[in-house]
Amino acid sequence: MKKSLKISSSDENIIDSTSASFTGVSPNCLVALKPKPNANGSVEVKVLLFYEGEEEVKTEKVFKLNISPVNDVPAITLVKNGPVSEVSGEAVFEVDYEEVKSISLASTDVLITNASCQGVSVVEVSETKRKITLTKCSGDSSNATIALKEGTALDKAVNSAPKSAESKPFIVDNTSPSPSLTADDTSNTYRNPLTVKVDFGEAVTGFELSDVSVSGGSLGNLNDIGDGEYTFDWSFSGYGSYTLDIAAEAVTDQAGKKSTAATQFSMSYDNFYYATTFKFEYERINLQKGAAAKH
Ligand SMILES: [Ca+2]
Ligand SMILES: [Ca+2]
Repeated sequence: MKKSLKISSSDENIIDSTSASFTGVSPNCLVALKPKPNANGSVEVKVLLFYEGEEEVKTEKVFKLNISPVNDVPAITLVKNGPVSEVSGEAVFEVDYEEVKSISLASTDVLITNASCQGVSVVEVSETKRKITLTKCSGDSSNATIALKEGTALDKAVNSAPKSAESKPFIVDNTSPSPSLTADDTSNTYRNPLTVKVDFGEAVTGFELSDVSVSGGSLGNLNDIGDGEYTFDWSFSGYGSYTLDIAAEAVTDQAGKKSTAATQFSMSYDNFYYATTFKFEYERINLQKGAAAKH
């Protein structure tokens, strides 16, 4: 007679008796059971053997099972990656829980690596989403991250959420932009105009020629190269010594820090060297002419 298998479950909410699958060839058979999503607890499963077409159970085997499914880890997404500092900026994270029944995420559950932030807030976005905002962060780092402690949520089967994975990194910037001034010549120049380069060392906003004070001459042709680098032309009104200054707080970086003052840049404009060279050549020609006339 052909044999047939079935199962019966003591708790259909944990293991549904129709979920069993049977593989293999008599006399060996594998029974695979699949718990319902988020189900947990103890369940008794009976595997029943029949002869096909008959109601009578020929033999049965009872298995006691403890089901403990694991929660999905919350997905943490960094929405904005603008630099955050002690004075301004926000690092914003969206936390997305899956298959969750209740969330108890608090600011003390947020673990911060490579930074220290005074402002940590957790706001409810929806039943399964929370928003974390970090402000007033000290230190300097391009790879600060957050993670969430274990136990910030319960799923539908009252399993506790595990510790989350690390978030994407965010930038902490507490260094002021610091301008340095350079040109093709360091102290003396015959160029007029002379192209001057200013480098703030990082991307900034708010730089204008009016931020530069000159002791003489005029400025023009401001050119933004990017990443906090600019060039401009310095035209001299006559021979002499000139200075350039950039005062503090001329520009602001992406974290809201104001720039420091530049070291004063001095330049002497003259063409004395070229004038004496020309004069020497002129006198040599005259001397040669005089010598020839003697003979
Ligand atoms: Ca900075
Ligand atoms: Ca400015």
